[in-house]
Amino acid sequence: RLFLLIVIISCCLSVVITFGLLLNTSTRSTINSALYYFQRHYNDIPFIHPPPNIDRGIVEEPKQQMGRKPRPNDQVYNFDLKRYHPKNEDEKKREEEGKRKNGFNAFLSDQIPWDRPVPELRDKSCFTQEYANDLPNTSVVIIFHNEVLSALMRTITTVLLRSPAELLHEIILVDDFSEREDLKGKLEDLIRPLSKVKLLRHASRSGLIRARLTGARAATGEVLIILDSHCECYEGWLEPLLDRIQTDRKVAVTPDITTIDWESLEHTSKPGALSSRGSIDWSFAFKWKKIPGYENERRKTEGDPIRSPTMAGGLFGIDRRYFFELGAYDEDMMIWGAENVEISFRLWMCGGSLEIVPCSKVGHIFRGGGNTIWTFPEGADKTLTKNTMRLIEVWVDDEYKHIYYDKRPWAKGRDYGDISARLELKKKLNCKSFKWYMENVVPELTLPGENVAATGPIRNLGTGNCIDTMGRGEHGEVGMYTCIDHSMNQDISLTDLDELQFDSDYCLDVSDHKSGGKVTLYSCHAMGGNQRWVYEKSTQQLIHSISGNCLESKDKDSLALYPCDSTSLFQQWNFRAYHTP
Ligand code: LR7
Ligand code: MN
Repeated sequence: RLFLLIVIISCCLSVVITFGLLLNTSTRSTINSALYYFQRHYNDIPFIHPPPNIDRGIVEEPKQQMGRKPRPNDQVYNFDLKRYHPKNEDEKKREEEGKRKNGFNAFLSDQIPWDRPVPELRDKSCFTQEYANDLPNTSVVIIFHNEVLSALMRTITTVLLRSPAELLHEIILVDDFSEREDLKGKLEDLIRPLSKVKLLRHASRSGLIRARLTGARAATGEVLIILDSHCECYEGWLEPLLDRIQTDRKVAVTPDITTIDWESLEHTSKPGALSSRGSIDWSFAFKWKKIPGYENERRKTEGDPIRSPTMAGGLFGIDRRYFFELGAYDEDMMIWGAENVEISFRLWMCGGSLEIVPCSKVGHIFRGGGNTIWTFPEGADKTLTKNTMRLIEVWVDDEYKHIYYDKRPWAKGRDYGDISARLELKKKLNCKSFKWYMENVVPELTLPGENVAATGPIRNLGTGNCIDTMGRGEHGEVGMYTCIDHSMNQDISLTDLDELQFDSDYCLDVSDHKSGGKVTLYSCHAMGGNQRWVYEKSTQQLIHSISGNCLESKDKDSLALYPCDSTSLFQQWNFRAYHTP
């Protein structure tokens, strides 16, 4: 009997001990078994680290006493992407096909590990900050439509791996009615063991605005973070975002969105000062523009948040309750576009604000090659115009609306649906005017036609083509292209300072004063020099005054400076409109 008793007692004890141990390591083992599960079921799932090393950040860490201090990743970044390149002709063909079908290198995406290391891009001032222990937790909403499965899994994996477990409440995936087969069963298998990951599916195509709303309505975390489905979170991405929202619940935040090249899938951003923030162009679309001097003066270090007039749209965080108080999204905006500027205007005009948090880095694949994974069921123009008109009719004062319609006369009178609910919201929230936004949030923005002597397109009389920025940004070479009315790339004005200015940011600049000197885009400095152009009305020549040469287009594609010759048609230029006598 005694023996039996001892056996029973020791059995109980061992059960208790095992249970205790299990509890202790439960988080860790859930994660590890999830990863083993991946590897058992899909031998080809690429992971870099063997599972025991990869659970960093997911494991419940003992509550810190002192606050969270970000640590720089001091390992040398030597991830060798070439290892994953196509190895033979057949793979090369698949790579090209993948690019064509997806707008980025899906072949490479399928090869490289979901948890590949990323470079350390944070400024050193990021490591002098300390975050509270009681940061709010977050629901991360990732929406997708026909996304490349491996890119989606990389987004999920890097959120899981690089977020402290107690701050990551859940990940909500919203499938906006994808057709791809592997986004059905295979995706479900892959996420099944991940207890924090939930999947919702739309029964019909609704677009990214409604997909985000679906995710946001299902979310229960304190902070809502929205991500595109082709992102990679960097180490320490989450805490700086939550910290800002904890300090001020009415500030919406975006990480510093770094570029993952669509062809090479390299992280191409370099560590260093951020130079751009969100603004708008005069079709009221989102546009990166140089951070104005007054904003940089306000900031003390590179790590300090940058107040941003608009957001790109795909990656941002906001207090979940505040998101709904503020009116979430305009649900009648379809598929894609304008919702990013709409929520930005609303934030600023209705008592909130918007910031880029430089210490938080998230990579995003900017699609290239002119291909998208998805289509606009009603056509791009119809959808984009309708969304933009809803933005303008609600948020832009009457005295500014014409700016949009002047550039897009065909939009006038088009149906944009019922906006009464949004106007009511604007009233209820007691929102300020667009004029206030212009004066207080983007004072650097000049209105089209302001301080301008003549506006483009600028046509060459010899070839009939127009000066065109070819979609290039700063330091890009300016070229010539068929004249297109209302083309952003040809919207070049002659200012009262004798600059040829493109979109109030960049000026046509020639630093090579010899014959044949090329024209490039350069930040406008308002100091003349290489940017001073004198338009000689009588001969219609554009004279680059510092070199004394004239702008010439020798054939339909080329643009350069040559010795002035008033008899050459190829040196004669015509503006669309002249504003001063
Ligand atoms: O019908 C759709 N349903 C969807 O769920 C169309 C798209 N989507 C998903 C899609 O799978 C992706 O996850 O929505 C997300 C955004 O679509 P992308 O990645 O094709 O768009 P994008 O990155 O070119 O678009 C930018 O502008 C959009 C304007 O409506 C959105 O705000 C995007 O989120 C935004 N992306 C970013 O801000 C990332 C940074 C880019 C910059 C600048
Ligand atoms: Mn995107």
